[in-house]
Amino acid sequence: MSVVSYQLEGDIGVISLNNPPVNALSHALRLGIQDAVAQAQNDASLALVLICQGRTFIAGADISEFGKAPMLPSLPGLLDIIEASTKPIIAAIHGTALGGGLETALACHYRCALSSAKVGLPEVKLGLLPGAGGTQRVPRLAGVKAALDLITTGTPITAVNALKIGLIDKVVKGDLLSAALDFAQDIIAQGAVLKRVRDIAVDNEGISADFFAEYRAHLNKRFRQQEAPQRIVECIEAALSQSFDEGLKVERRLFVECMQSTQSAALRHLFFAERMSSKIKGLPKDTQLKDIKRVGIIGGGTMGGGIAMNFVNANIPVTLLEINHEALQRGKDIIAKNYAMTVKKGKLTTELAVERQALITGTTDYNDLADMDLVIEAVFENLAIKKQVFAKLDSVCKPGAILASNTSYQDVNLIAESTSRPQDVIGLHFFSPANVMKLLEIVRGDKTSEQVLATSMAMAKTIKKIPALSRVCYGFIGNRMLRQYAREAQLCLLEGSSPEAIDRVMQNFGMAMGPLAVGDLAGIDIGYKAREGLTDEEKGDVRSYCIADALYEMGRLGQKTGAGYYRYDAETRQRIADPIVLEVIEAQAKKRGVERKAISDETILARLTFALINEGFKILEEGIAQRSSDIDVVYAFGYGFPAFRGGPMFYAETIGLEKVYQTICQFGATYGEDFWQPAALLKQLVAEGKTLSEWSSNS
Ligand code: 3H9
Repeated sequence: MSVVSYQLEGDIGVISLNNPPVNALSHALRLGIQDAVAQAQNDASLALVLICQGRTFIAGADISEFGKAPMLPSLPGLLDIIEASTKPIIAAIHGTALGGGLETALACHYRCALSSAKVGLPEVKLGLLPGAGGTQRVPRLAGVKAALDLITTGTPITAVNALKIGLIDKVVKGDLLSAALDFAQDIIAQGAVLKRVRDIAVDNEGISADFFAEYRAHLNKRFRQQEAPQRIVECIEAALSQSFDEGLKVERRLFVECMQSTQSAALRHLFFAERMSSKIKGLPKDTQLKDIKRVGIIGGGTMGGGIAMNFVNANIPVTLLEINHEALQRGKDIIAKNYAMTVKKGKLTTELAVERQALITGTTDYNDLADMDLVIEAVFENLAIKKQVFAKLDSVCKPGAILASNTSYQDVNLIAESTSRPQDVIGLHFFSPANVMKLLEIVRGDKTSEQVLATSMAMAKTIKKIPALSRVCYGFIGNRMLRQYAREAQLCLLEGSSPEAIDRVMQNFGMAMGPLAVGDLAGIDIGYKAREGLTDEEKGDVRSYCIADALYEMGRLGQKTGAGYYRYDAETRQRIADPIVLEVIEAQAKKRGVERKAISDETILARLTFALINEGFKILEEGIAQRSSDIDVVYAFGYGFPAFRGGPMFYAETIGLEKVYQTICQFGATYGEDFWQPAALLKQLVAEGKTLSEWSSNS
């Protein structure tokens, strides 16, 4: 079937696009539109409507064609043809008109949209900028400031807001095609004027001499180190100071620069990785899903409460179980506080916040969980307690209910053994704050059924999480790698660095926070308590945790006690370097016979990131992760790894596996092979001269 059809509806030509799933502007689609516009120039039509079949208007250029040989017509070339049409073209928008999709609509002479539609230019999220006239047409319609906000954030806006800022001409209701045909008749009645956005002058009112410099400074803070936002400003400056055609040339040059950048390659990698991570290798496509209509959550602390919010936000009622009424009330109060904050930020109405909380029922009785389709346990990280909870769930829950543990470390197989239905047991590892963080690590026990796995993946999408599948091991994908990263942070401290230096290096690399600031935020007691459950051998070398233990023993648990690796101002919560911490570090170094010497920023960065990467390779070779891109998803969406570096495994490829391997071998010689044993898979790929992507596509 052709992806583009053209037919006359009375005196209006209808160009209809049908390129599932999202009408991306593939070569076939571009060619089809070009032919249809050409055909329409010579027929009886007086105006044309461009409309899409399926769930959405054009969602943008076809990202999978990027990096391949260009095929004509290019999108900018096609948009010239659309704009030059001798008959007015009306874009009829439903779903989302994104990127090249919105740019196509902007090259049309008029735009109408369903009130449910959204429009946006999300290219910046792919490390790009709109490369088909978006940076030149949006300021002409909406003004410079609105254009900058729309394009540098990449966040889509509603049709109603698009109408307000002039991006579209009409918001319609009901059947889109008939509304668009009516709109076309009005345009014909008014003389079929060809409104070409290129002919509009950019309004420079209110744009002061230092406007762009200030905007750039604001972007520098918000999107540290990202290249595309700054290039977008350059394009908008050109829209203001140069002709439309000259502005387009600037846009093209900068678009090509972005496209060839490592940052864009990384972000495009993550775009597909995010979509791939919900696919389970070997799982039959027709696996029947279980219905999740009611969810039970055990534990109403910060974690349980946050998890509950995810479900009620998706309109799924939750029963929250706590040990007594006080604990239950505390849990509900935390949830109420979180909702109040969302309302205050203007992200939710008070009515909706009330409606959602009304979906949460509290209980202290396990029998109230009997009818739940899914129960998630979020109690202490203690295997014995978790096993007791699961034995209890086994006795009260209906057959077929999914029994999930929100454990961050514990063995899901051992938890499953405490029930008579290990096939229904799974790990659902949420990240704190659970109502905010995007990642959901789904932990597959040895006996977890395919149906439970498939249902959990689908459930993740319902509650708007990004899932990644892990097999069972201590810490699963994320925390197992984090242990090695934290180990190196501790060793760098002991051997000569400071919390400030390590955190600065990692933040400059792009991490949302440095590892020691994160330690203070999460609480130094968390790691300490986790270590309590381990044997000395499992804990590893004492040098990798002695400083943390010393701080714990001094009652410096992090932000919650006002001091940890840093001191915290009581009012502003500002982090302040603390000389006492240096004394603690020096005392520990002396005790362990470590001579402290300065460590360069470069070495800190390599030690911390290569520790992550090496463990990532081990996780891959053991089959804990399905694919290397899943590891990237875990780190980008759960651990604040900079998305513009694509995740640790993609980052390793950008450095070159050979270099990573050689450095790890050198580290082994310098710091000890106990810490630095190159992963067998890394060694193998280097020996075979293969990349991770080549290995992934063959495994
Ligand atoms: C651009 O336009 C550049 C221009 O300015 C200049 C050019 C010269 N291409 O997300 P979903 C696939 S840059 C190819 O799960 P949803 C996706 O991989 C582009 N494929 O659905 C998935 O495949 P699979 C600017 C695409 O309903 C399937 O479609 N535009 C594209 O949750 C379903 O996707 C964007 O950045 C694409 N453009 O969300 C928009 N888009 O089933 C990117 C999707 O095999 N797209 N696929 O895994 C989106 O944001 C979401 O897909 C959308 C639908 C909101 C549209």
